[in-house]
Amino acid sequence: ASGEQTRLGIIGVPFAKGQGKQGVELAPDLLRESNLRQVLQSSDERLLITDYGNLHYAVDESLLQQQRQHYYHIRNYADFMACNLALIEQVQVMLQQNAQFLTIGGDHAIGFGSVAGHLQHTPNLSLVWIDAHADINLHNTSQSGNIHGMPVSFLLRELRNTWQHAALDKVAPNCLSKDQLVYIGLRDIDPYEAFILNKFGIRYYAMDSIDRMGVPKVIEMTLDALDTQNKIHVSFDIDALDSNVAPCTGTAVRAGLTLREGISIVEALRDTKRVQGMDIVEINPKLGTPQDVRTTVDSALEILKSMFGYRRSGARHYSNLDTGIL
Ligand code: 4U7
Ligand code: MN
Ligand code: MN
Ligand code: MN
Repeated sequence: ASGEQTRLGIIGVPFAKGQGKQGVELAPDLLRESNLRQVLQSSDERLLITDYGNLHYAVDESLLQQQRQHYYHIRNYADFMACNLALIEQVQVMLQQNAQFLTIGGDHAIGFGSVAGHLQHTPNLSLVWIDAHADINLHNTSQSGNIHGMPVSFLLRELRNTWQHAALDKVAPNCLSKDQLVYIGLRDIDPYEAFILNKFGIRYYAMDSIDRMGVPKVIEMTLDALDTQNKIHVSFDIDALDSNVAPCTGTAVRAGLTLREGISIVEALRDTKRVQGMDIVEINPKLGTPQDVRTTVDSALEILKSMFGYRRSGARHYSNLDTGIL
């Protein structure tokens, strides 16, 4: 079965400056210590996994200058941009060497670089953003100043001009069009975010839609909306899940997706065979008890497993099981 291996590249991005709480930077190594690689490997034996370790970046003077002149009112712009510039390059390298990649955060500020890097490799891309939050604040609408609540605004063609001093045409020339974005799981949308979503007619299935229609219908509508020719990027914020299954996260919001709903969404996306990149972000092992950490990591592993091969139905690829036992 060696001819049909599919390569998966993994990068850890221990970035915590998109928000105020220490601890999210520990998630990549924690997932590794929790046997991420073995869990994925046993969910699909055809996976050929390469772990690229953790991303490093350096902040240069020109970014500090941009921060001082234009973006001093939000937190850590220079670090945000430096980290994402490095990630944009890293994602392209991974896609040259692998069929798929996984980015492990870190906070959700790295969603910008992960998707932007993906877009540089694959300009025709669709994005499914699974989150309690819309993460579409602008530098001048954010109530918190935390950039993990802004990454989507850097990606959309329609909002790029709001970051006119960020040189986005140079750092990430390819952008996403608003009709190739779908949100699932929202339940904490800021007033300006709601204004932006509605003004541009961006598709989102908030928790009330899931209550009314259920996951299968939401998935059907999501896939109907996205161009079937496109590859898909799935950005999964662990806070999309209910806090009883994902307690360790910095901006928890109650009444979220059940683990079954989360798995179900991810399985359906995986079944399109078009998912080429995924992020898992916002796991913070410094919040909560050791048992809470266990619970959160286990949920993350279930989600990742379902994305990269595991099927609850038992459906799987067989290579050399049929050795005459029956
Ligand atoms: B996350 C928030 F105000 N909208 O901008 C903000 F509610 O990546 C939260 O989804 C952002 O966890 C949450 O600070 C960002 C807030
Ligand atoms: Mn998020
Ligand atoms: Mn969130
Ligand atoms: Mn969060």
